[in-house]
Amino acid sequence: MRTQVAIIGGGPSGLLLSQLLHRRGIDTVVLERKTRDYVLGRIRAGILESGFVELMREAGVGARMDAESFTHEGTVIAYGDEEFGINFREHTGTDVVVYGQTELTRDLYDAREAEGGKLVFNVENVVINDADSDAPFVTYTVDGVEQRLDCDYVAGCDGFHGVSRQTIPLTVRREYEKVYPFGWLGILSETPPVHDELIYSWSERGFALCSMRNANLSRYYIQCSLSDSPEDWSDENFWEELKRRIPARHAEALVTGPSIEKSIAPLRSFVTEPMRWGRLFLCGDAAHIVPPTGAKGLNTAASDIHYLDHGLVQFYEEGDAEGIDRYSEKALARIWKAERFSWATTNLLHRYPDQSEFDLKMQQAEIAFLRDSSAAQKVFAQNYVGLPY
Ligand code: FAS
Ligand code: PHB
Repeated sequence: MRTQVAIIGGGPSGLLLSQLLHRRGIDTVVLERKTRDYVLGRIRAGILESGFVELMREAGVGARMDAESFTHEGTVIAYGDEEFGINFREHTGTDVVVYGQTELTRDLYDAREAEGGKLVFNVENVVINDADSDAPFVTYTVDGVEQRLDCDYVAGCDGFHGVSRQTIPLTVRREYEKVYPFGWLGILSETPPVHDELIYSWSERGFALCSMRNANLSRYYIQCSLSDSPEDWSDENFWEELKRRIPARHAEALVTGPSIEKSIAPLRSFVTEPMRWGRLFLCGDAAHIVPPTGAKGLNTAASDIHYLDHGLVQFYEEGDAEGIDRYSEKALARIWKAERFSWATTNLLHRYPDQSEFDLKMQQAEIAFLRDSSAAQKVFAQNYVGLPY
């Protein structure tokens, strides 16, 4: 089989790239390790920057998002029993959209399948061959049968645990990593959200986040120990701990219910450079990871796809390789700023095991400065709604 762009990974990065390229007549094949239902079963991100929203519309898959999503003009920062709002629209003139990753991935799958997209599921033993030549090809097996896919380019959209990043020799790639000494225990419950905006809460006992997916589907997180497992937390214990970490007025209003999903995500900052090697491009989690505090993971995947889509279209339509030659440089420039914001908000709002009294005072002074300074809130808002592509 032959295609113009082989895409490894059928998550949001791979699907969005496939759909955008298809709209410009560029042929792709998406190779996914799991099944569509398995991919859709993963509960992940919930906040979309305006850049992502525009990309979904450009890809022709924005209709359900536009009909069903929430628009949030701001967010709440809580500390102890106090809280203050940061108004994104006032500071930046724009908002964020609340629409679950599961739903946008579903929309992308539906569009690819409706438009005859070539999606191969349950692939195994994926190997990217001759990426540093002019004739790369991908080998893989399906049902034990060896397959070969010849292509012009390979987009590695296979996430943090995929094979694409490992294809780049250690003599070429440089990795930067910070692992945080805590995780996030998240639950999904069919209950009305506790507030009409998100609540990011610092408390003596640890961080908590009150989020949502729709008017009757809420997403909550509490900072937890890396030694915890979801089984250690009954729903009742989760709700009681969440109530201790948010202001009393919200704790009293909280509607609890059975969890329909419960999982723990470790927190990590990670970047690999460069994001291109020969004819292989890395996109999304295959190249970088952020702690979810700044809601940047999925949104940095989107800006990667924006840059790569534009570069490949420029190449195929104009024969100009400038966009793909500058892909890694442009993507990394925006990624590092998102890494900084995610690292800073994680440090601002989480309790560290080895935190000194002085560290605690610094954290409280930082929150107080954010509360009192319009300039600080403008900086927070600019980063949260998404820096320009
Ligand atoms: P993904 O990991 O989503 O997709 C990669 C795909 O490649 C997967 O479908 C995988 O099955 C497939 N694959 C892997 N290896 C392969 C191989 N060898 N061959 C073929 N296919 C292969 N971001 C936020 O903004 N907010 C959040 O709250 C948030 N929560 C998260 C919770 C968890 C547990 C995780 C892991 C991530 C979370 N993220 C969050 C980040 C997340 O949303 C990612 O940024 C987003 O999934 C990135 O999309 P992709 O780059 O497509 O990678
Ligand atoms: C979510 O709704 O899953 C979510 C929202 C904001 C974040 C992280 C996760 O910063």
